[in-house]
Amino acid sequence: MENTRDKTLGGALISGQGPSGFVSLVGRPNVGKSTLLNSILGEKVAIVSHKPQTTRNRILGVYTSNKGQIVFLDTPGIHQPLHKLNEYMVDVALGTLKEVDVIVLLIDGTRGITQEDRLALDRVFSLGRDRPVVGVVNKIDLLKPEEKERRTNELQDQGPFTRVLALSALTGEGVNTLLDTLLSILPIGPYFYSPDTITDQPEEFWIAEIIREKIFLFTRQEVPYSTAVVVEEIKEKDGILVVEATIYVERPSQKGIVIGHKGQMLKKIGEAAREELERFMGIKVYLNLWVKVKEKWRKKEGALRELGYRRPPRVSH
Ligand SMILES: Nc1nc2c(ncn2[C@@H]2O[C@H](COP(=O)(O)OP(=O)(O)OP(=O)(O)O)[C@@H](O)[C@H]2O)c(=O)[nH]1
Ligand SMILES: [Mg+2]
Repeated sequence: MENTRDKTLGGALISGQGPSGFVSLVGRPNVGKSTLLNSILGEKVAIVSHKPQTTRNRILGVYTSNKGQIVFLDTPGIHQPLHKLNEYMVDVALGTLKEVDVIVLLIDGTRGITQEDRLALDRVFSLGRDRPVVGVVNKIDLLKPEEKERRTNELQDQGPFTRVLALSALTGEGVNTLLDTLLSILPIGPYFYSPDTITDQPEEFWIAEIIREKIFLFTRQEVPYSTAVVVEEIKEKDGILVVEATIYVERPSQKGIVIGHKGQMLKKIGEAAREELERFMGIKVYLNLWVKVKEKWRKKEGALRELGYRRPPRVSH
């Protein structure tokens, strides 16, 4: 994975021609957008959790096969924002609607069409007007065949979709049909990225995300939402990757929760993140975690930027 992660995306590396273009994965929080991206790429590029609003940034993932190249943009879930951070997240998601060739809108088949799905549908069919929209009913591994059909028909009725399909991002069932559908819609042209590129994320960002995922898994209520992670330094020393990272929270009480009784929580977060980093990167990792308070950072523009929540540049097109 690390071989491709750092690849520069200069024109010189690009070779190949066929169906190619940009596809945005959108929908309300928790429908399985990031799970689908990872399933398509066969790599953990985006973090996933059972809690809504896990993804906060646009995550680029490149799928290349002998049939073509699809540049996916995984996005934060579309919701009614309450904080500046949430405004940023929704902005990022909506921003992709105007820069892609095809929009894939997901719903969770176990839940039917919720109020938040309606918000996402409304934004997609207004802002993404004139672009093909493929509807996806996800999580069919949890559905009976008749429920799958009912959900697919319900989604079909919500707007002028180019096509609606049902799949399971978790088991992979139906994912190839989605890929074939997208390849049949995308224009023919040169590839945008080298065929061995999977993502453009800097290593620091990906490591910070893995740590944040563990915080989402192990902490509750406001704590995961009030947390940001910044990787300050990565050094390789005697075959060990030494990572210095800071976990930012909004209040001293949250700092206490993240550290936990006798440091137990921080240890649990650190161990889970370290194990995963070692597994994916194939190198021994020493993870040094610090916890700091940055008062109300989710509400402050400057603090958001400091913590890495800046508008991504437009994808080249
Ligand atoms: N059973 C089942 N669970 C799934 C499937 N796809 C995703 N999930 C679960 O749904 C939850 C949310 O998945 P994510 O991929 O984080 O969802 P998301 O849409 O990226 O969520 P946000 O980043 O919060 O917008 C996780 O617990 C996943 O394991 C699926 O096909 N089947
Ligand atoms: Mg996500």
